[in-house]
Amino acid sequence: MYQIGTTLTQYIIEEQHTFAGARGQFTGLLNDIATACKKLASLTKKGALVGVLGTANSENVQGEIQKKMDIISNDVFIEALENNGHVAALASEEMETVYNLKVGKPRGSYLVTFDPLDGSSNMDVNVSVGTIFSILRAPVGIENPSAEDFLQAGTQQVAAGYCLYGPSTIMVLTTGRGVSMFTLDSSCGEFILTRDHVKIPEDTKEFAINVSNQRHWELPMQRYIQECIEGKEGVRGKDFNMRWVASMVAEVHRILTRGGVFMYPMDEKMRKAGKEGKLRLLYEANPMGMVIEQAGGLASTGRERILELQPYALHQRVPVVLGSKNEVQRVVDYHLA
Ligand code: P6P
Repeated sequence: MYQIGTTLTQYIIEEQHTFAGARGQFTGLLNDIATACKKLASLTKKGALVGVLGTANSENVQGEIQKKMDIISNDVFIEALENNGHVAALASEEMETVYNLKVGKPRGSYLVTFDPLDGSSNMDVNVSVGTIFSILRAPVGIENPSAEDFLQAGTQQVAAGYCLYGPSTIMVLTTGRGVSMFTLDSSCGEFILTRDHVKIPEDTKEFAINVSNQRHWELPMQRYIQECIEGKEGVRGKDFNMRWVASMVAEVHRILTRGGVFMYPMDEKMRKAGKEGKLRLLYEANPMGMVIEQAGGLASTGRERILELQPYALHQRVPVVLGSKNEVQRVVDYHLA
């Protein structure tokens, strides 16, 4: 049990004792990630003052127009992680292929997948954005891991978390022993433990989904959302509230804080476009799924546990239903009925 007020640095040092082998590297890697997030917190706060808003007139592998901050944040993350000998390779939403370290750079025991600035389009309208990261074990003795080495099920994650750049900057981390939250004290540049052993309420009256896609949803999702909207006059017997920030990090943080269910389901429009969902498995669904499960929630595709999926591609997409245990289970029951 850690004292509220402990620094992330102290927490990481204590946590490293839970990891056999490569102990110093794990500590160093989490500190490198914290360094990247501190830099991104500073940049997102300055926004237009340092000219980081707007588009970069380029597309990422997803075919999405990249924001200047997508590219800047990706570079910040690479710079923070590639020099200290804690990682063997990186994979990012913003890079089509695996990022192998330059010749001569020391290799470490871990792989990191990350979405450097999830919800970046919200930057231009000053709404919260965040970084999502997932830590996997690197293959032993491989100088330059390939994409195949990243294709590990979510249950293989060593650690996962996110950093939310909102009214305050909050780093949320799990190393497989519960979920801890650290708030950045920018006056001293330290992340301070503000919540430990976070638990998501098993029930909720709040759902998050982009309802503009409603006409494309599969019938079980149509049924579930309709029942929420019918409120206490309907079969649910209670009224629901809806939220949609269009920033997964903000949605997940709200759920960790007060419960809720977040859904980005498969739909007919995606199927016709040959897509298997909106969100990416390796650097959105898996890390968030680990955090949610470690806080007592569920993370499903609507039919299967996300963390048990065997990835087949670096940028694979999946449907996502995550949050309060009993509500996610209801959505799954409707899909499996
Ligand atoms: P839509 C942000 O682009 C993101 O990947 C998630 O953070 C967010 O939940 C979702 O897409 C928003 O999607 O279709 O509402 O813009």
